[in-house]
Amino acid sequence: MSNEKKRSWAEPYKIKMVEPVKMTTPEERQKAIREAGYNTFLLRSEDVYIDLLTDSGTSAMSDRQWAGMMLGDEAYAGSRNFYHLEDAVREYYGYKHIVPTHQGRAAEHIISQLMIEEGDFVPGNMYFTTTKLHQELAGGTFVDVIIDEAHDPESEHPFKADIDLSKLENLIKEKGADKIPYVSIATTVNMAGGQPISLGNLKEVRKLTQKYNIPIVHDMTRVAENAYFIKQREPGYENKSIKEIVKEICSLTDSATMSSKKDALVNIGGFLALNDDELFDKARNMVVIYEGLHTYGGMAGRDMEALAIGISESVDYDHIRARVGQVQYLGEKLLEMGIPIVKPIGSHGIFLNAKKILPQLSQDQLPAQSLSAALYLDSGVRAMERGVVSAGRNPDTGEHNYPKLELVRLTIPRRVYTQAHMDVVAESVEAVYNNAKEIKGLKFVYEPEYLRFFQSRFEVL
Ligand code: P61
Repeated sequence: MSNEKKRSWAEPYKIKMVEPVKMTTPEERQKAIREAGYNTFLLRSEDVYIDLLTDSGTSAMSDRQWAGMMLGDEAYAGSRNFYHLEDAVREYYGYKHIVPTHQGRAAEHIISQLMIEEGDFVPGNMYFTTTKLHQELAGGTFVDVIIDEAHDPESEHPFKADIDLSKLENLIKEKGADKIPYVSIATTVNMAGGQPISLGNLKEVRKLTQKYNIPIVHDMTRVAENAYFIKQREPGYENKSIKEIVKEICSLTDSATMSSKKDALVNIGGFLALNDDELFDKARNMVVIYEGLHTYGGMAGRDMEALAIGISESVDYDHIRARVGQVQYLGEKLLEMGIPIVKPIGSHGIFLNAKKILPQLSQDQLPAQSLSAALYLDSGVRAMERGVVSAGRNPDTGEHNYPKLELVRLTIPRRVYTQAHMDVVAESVEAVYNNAKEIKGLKFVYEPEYLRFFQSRFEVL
């Protein structure tokens, strides 16, 4: 261990194929961002130099995964790749049944429709955009029961995704256990900055929910990254493997939704995993309406094969150390430069504190949206708004939701960029930070009804 501290280490792979990226001029970027309505989701990727919009579906697959693509069994029913995927889910996650879906939100759709009834409440460790929307569309109301520290970018709490047990129990007592179809637990919590939940807390949540007979639905999109933090930070887990920790997390939950486009190292795919036989029957029946037959659920055979292999690679210690290590590298660089970011540094990206960087803007002037546009203008680095625009409107009052966290996410794809890319990103953030006084706010000029951050357009104030 002491050797590990003193010596440098590098990514556990070498590069076999490259994809050129285009450098742009300030004039080209000015034109591109104006045409995109100052929304980085509306930029063409060809106009982007370093793409940190998301780690979703943007990973580089391994040679083993590409080889797996050639073994695709594209049968409509009973594809061999489905059975490999089912085996992988059972071996690495321990869930009994799997229903493949085209991506994570499709699994959220199915579980929400099956479990939530009009007037129900769904507690969770902070909202996620698609998860919350599907809960609402099914007639439920999301209730945030994460610890307060999660809403404070400065708090160095090691497990900011922990559930506040008294918030949870108070909700159960106030609404009644029969109004709570399940508790929603994400590993890690995206909107809090890629923060982990501890196994100690999850065990307590399990005890409490069992007392009231309430199941736990696990958003396991980044469960291996969560397990890495547990190994590093939670006493008693330092000698456990990532695989063991992942399996222990899953064993404390009843069902899971997965966006395989993150942890599991594929460009498309997802699944719903279930232990309950009856619920599985219902989910298997519903998937044929919206996704496809229950042995492909919207995925090609080749993609299921790449996913089965990706799951095994995702729990490899050297992989996960390098993945999270690269994010830590960028975060530490920004901290050294004095840039306000969410602390502790998370697992999948760096979250800039736009409220602090642009104190001249009120939240109505959309600081995080403005900051992400400014960063693109400086260098062609594409980031994502995670503030008032992402939080949407209250479905009852129509007012903006005003989240405490007003952030810009620099999300690092897995196995894609080098340390030099991280240096370029850090220098660009520093340049924008030094010039922050000049950055103006934005106003909405177009706003769609659902998940508005994807397609809204803005103008400079
Ligand atoms: C992302 F701006 N995440 O982080 P799907 N749960 C969790 C996710 O992170 C997640 C999904 C469920 C994305 C893509 C994305 O507001 C946004 O496979 C913890 O994308 O359907 C996705 O999985 C949904 C970006 C999604 C967004 C929603 O970049």
